[in-house]
Order: sequence, then C-alpha cells, then structure tokens
Amino acid sequence: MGEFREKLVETKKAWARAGRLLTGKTAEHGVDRLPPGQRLVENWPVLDLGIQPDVPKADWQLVIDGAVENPVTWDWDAFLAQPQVEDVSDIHCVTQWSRYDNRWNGVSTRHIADIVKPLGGVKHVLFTSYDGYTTNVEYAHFLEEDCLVAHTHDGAPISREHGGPARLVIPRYYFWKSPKWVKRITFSLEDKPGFWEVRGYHNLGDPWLEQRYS
Ligand SMILES: Nc1nc2c(c(=O)[nH]1)N[C@H]1C(S)=C(S)[C@@H](COP(=O)(O)O)O[C@H]1N2
Ligand SMILES: [Mo]
Repeated sequence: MGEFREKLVETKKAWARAGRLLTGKTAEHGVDRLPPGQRLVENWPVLDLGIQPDVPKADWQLVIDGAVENPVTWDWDAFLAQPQVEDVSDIHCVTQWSRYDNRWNGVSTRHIADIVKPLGGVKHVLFTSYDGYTTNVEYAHFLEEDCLVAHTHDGAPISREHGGPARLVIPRYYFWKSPKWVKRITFSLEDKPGFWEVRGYHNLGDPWLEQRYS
C-alpha cells in the first residue's frame, strides 16, 4: 500500500464513510442516460493509484484461470488472434464524471468465457492488474454483451495512462470495476472484494442505483 497515492486513497475512503456525492435520487437504466449525481464531461480524466505500469507488448501476458475447464495464458499475438469486437458505450466514474460514446475494440468477455469454460458454480470474476490493483464483478455482469478486454479506444491504441496495452471495459457499472493494465482474470465460486471494495466502495457498483458506497 505504501507506494500507492495514500492521500487520494484516504480522501476517497473518507467520502465513502461520509456518503459524499449521494443524491438519494434514482434513475432508470435504459431510460435515463445520465445516472443520478453524474455530470457529463467531454475530456477523459485519468484515475488510478498513481502507478502507471509500463508493460511492453513483448512482455505482456493475460492469465485467465480459476474455476475453469481450460485455463489459458495469452501473449499479445494470441490475444490479437482472438475474434475482435467493437462496442460503443458510456463511462460513469464514481467521482461523478460520465463520458459518452466511447468506441472500444478488443476481445469480448463472452468469447473469453467460451474459451476457458467456467465451471457450473462460478459466480464471481476477480481481476488483478500490473499496478497491483484488484477488483471483482458478478459473473453475470461480466457476461453482459458490451463487456470486453479492450486494446483500442476511439480508433487509437489505449494509452498507458488509460490502461494500455489492455484494460477491461464493463460499462454498466462504475468505472472502478473496469481494471486498467489487466494481468489476470480469475473465475471463482467465492467472491473476493478488491482494492476499493475493501475501502468502503460498493461491492456491485450500479450507477443507476447510486451504489457508490457499501
Ligand atoms: N489497474 C487499475 N485499474 C483501474 C484503476 C487503478 O487504479 N488501477 N482505477 C479505477 C478507477 S477508480 C477508475 S475511475 C478508472 C479510470 O480509468 P481512466 O483513468 O481510463 O479514466 O479506472 C479504474 N481501473
Ligand atoms: Mo474511479
């Protein structure tokens, strides 16, 4: 923890304790495009723990393991050799900014599940990143159609600050559930809260229900 931006982490933990930014309003996904308490931005803020790992594509690996029939490790070429998808989605960050119409290219999470074949009891997906960050999502959420491991954003390779070479995009939930610099995807029968989830942030993180804090 010492190497992370401790001040930022303390501030965000305090927000969680105080319930800051909560509006108490509700909005409906699929009806209201902007979730409650969010404001639209045109730029693209950078949020992380202050460590932006430099992972050359030659050294990059993605391990996909856990409760699966067929664990795999992809190097960069193997990752690019998978079927590619494009998806346009909105970003909602728990710090209140939303950014519309992000065009992502990469490998869909459904394809990943098809390849590794999760066992019957799998309920959770756990992520680990090259900066040490972790987060978790429900397996059912991971399988939603607009989720992917992306290498390209709006036609350009994802920059290092935004999580390149490759990051998750799970647009339906607050963006802290979309790990940058992803290193490992683990399918699991048991849940395991990640970096922000153990620091007062909601385990599910649905913006339309304002699930900011636990
Ligand atoms: N590996 C890693 N992924 C991460 C984070 C992080 O610190 N490390 N921060 C999360 C948070 S809190 C947000 S809001 C988004 C920000 O992504 P962006 O910097 O591309 O906007 O990344 C998420 N994924
Ligand atoms: Mo965030």
